[in-house]
Amino acid sequence: MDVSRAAIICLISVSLLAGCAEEKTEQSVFPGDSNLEKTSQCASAAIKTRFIVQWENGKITTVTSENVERFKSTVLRPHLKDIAFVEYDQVVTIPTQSAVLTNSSDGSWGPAMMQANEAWAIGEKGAGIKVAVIDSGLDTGHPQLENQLDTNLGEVPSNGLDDDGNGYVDDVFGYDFFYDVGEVTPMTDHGTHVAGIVAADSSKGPVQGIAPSAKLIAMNFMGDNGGGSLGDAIAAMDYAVVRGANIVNASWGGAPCNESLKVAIKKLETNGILFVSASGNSGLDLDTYPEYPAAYNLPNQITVAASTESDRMAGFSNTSFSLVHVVAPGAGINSTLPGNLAGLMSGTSMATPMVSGAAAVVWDNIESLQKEE
Ligand SMILES: [Ca+2]
Ligand SMILES: [Ca+2]
Repeated sequence: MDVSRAAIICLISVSLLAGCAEEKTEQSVFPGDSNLEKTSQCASAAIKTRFIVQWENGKITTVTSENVERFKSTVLRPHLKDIAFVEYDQVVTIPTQSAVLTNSSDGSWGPAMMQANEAWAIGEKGAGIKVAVIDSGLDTGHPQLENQLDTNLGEVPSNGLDDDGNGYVDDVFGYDFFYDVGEVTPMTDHGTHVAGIVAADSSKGPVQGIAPSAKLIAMNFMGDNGGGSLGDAIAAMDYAVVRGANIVNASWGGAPCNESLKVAIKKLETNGILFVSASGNSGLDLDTYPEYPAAYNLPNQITVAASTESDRMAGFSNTSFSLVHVVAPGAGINSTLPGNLAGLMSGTSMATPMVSGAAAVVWDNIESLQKEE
């Protein structure tokens, strides 16, 4: 190739590259309202004062701004070259339900149905496996949970400092992403119930966790009215990576259309983390009525539907031949509740931690077998 020809090709390449860069516009990076017009659910879930920003360096952050014009002038335009994609934050729902108090082992049919005792009998109880419970917080002082928590030993509690320098202040047992504080307290009963299904210590009360040797990472992304946002859930997923979680339990859903959540789950996969998600409680087929994260069907994802004590699909459970991977006990399930209580709740939210617990047991077993080799 002569020099002039090389120069021309180079010029063409450079102009092509420049062309590519020019193609990135405010509109392409942040489709904004035009993205929401796809479905009415998208529009109703959008939080128009919060913006999930995917940066070119792979980070995802949520920016709060008084309105969309202000966001565009203070964040989007000045940082356009560093931003890959922006979408409105969305409301995420955790089903609010009232628990039926029992304070007994009534409703403990789940572990029996799953024949968990066969795994426990050979010593596989989830030892060394960390399960991040991204939920409505949990009662870290509950007698059946207090010894089951993954403890950040480098962090001094309640001194207002990030002692271990991991970017989170006072994060001993986990973190509260709604209130942005290190102490996690239960906003609703839901998170404590979910946590007990994974790992409750049966020597301290009536509830039997599926993986009693696994450790729980406590997280909240809900306000006291039971509402939360996807941006905070994504921040919690980043934190699960920082804490070295093996499994993320996501007993929530309802996001109608979203790209950032999918990117966040893929990031978990890059870090070797399993994402276990609830199919949802609308009694619908996800093939026809997809909602997320349940319907992403990503390689590191298990989506869980709920069954009843008679081993049938629960009527409330969302189903799908292609998007639901497993069905687990989820109706009338006994587990821990805030304040040293126990009781029954129902939902795919309860089936999901059955599978997170089972995955912890299997993971423990695989690690044991690898050690023997
Ligand atoms: Ca810290
Ligand atoms: Ca501290």
